[in-house]
Amino acid sequence: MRNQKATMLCAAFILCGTLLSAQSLDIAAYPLQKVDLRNIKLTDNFWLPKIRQIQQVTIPVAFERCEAEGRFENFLTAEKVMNGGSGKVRGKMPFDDTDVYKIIEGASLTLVSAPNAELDAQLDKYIAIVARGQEPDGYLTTWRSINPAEAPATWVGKCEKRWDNLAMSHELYNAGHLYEAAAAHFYATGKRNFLDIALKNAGLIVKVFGDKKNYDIPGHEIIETGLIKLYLISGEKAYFDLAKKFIDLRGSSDNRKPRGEYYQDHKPVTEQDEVVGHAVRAVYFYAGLTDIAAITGDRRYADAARNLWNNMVNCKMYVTGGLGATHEGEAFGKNYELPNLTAYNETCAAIGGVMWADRMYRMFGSADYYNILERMLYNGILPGISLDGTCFFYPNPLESDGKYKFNHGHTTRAGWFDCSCCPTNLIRFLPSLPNLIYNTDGKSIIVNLFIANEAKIPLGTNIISISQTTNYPLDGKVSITVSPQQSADFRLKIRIPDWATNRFPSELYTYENKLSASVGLLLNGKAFAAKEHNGYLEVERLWTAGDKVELEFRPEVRTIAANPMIADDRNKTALQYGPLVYCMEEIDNKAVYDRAFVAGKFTVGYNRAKLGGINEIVSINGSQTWNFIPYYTWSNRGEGKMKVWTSLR
Ligand code: FUB
Ligand code: ZN
Repeated sequence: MRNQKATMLCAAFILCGTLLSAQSLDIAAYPLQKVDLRNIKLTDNFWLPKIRQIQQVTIPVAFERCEAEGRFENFLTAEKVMNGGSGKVRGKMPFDDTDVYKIIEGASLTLVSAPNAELDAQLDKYIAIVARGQEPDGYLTTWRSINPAEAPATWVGKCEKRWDNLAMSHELYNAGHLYEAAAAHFYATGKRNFLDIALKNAGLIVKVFGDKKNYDIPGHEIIETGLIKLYLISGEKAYFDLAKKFIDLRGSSDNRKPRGEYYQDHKPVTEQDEVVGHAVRAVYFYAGLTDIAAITGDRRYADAARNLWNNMVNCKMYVTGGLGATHEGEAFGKNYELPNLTAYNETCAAIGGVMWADRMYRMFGSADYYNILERMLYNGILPGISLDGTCFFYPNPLESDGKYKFNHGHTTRAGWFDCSCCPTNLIRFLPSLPNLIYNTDGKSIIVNLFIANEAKIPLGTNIISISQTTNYPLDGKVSITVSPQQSADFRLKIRIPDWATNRFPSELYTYENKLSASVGLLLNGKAFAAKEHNGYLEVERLWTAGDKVELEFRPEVRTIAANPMIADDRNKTALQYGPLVYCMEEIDNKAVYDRAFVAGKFTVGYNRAKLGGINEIVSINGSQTWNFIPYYTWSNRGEGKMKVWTSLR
């Protein structure tokens, strides 16, 4: 029934020839809906400059790297080989094609908030190059088209026949990123050029893997959510069926040999209750599972998603929201295995964590999904990119001794990697951020992130204009002006961030010091006692144009203690101010860095000149002081030591 609804909706768009220009990529079956990115204009002092920087600095640099390392050339060489010529694969990964797709995806999304005809035309040029590397039947993985006998990395192994080494070949991972990117490009520009490449490829993949006798599954997930996006755009149910088949086959030993935990292929999905294996694979898989749960309405999928989520948040998540404890296998560790110096915390895993958290929220509606999402956003994803937008972290440890080359051969940030999945994932994710600010359930508008913007939100037949102003995360003041087209009765729900309460949204950590201030709220300038429900402040009334809600979440320095089961954090404390987790960097604390930190009095001061403008925490104990900076800003001043968890004795 739900499938039918989506199918009919999409078919209608295609029939009337508007080709989804007004359609978002949302799954209507989720109880909570997103607000179309195209209806949200950022005005934010914190995020807007970062998204502009992605378009103006990071994307050109990344395209240059792709040019220099032969990513585009591979598409042209594939074409040459198809036409009887010869050539060599350039690059080192079997998924180098996806860097190109992911940059196009992010660039397309930046066009929504910052139209740029030159970039738009450049994307068309690049898309035309991608098209040239596609085989006539739709197949697209350039290294295999060029020379199937010689994968770019020895660990890939033999792939002479298409699809015969899915565990390592990344053929379906390449397809998945192609679909995600093409859907975003279509959504942002209304153009079909990239989408047509993706649909041609998906036609082939459906033919091969939709076959009842084919029981193989992708070696690296992402195609599941990608296929679902193509399904939403085209109404072609075969795409949805294949995504579901890939989810259902994982862990099943009917007619196949499961590949094991690394691939989340150890038990049938509905029996999985512990997050395991390669962390990026895992969270992409769980995001796909949650989409399938929403579309089918089958509780077994939803229950599995919830069990997995609870295990991740309560047993395997760093205080930064980082995911994946071990370099070995880039993987989740055992429950409570959360070392700091050797933490892996791949930037891509935090991005996948947010993709999943957003879906869990839309399915279950609890504010805690957003509390975790916010933690991942500011402390798991944002540290991945340098303040100038040109250097990146692949792993994100919570401690550095200044010597261990945790960042794939580097002790500090690097401009690019042989495997550059994280830089290009940041490029694709950050411009999509406005899409996470609001949700609706038809009767309420829900403010989940505090980012200044102007939005137009449809509610029934009404359109509600919302203008949000804030300096978050530097302070907790938020002002929301509500102007419905026609006066209307509805509920405005505003998430109370966990840092403005005494409850940490994970059993792994607790806020030790109790908050002294409470949240203040004014409605049209007068104090208003909003109802608090399930982590939200709720204001329900007849709204008329210009109604204004002002609130103030008052940040204080929070001291955080870890569950004693986490060996590495025993007798240590972490600091948080607002949504930002803090760290101590050697450069600011030369004389005292290695001495135990004794929490005394804290002062917080805004330092405009430091690290792009930060609130610096200074802890004062007697004559001794320790300085802390937001974790996302560390390693922007060269190599050196850093720690999030500081010793108490
Ligand atoms: O395998 C593709 C990507 O490369 C993974 O998602 C990352 O963890 C990196 O290994
Ligand atoms: Zn990555």
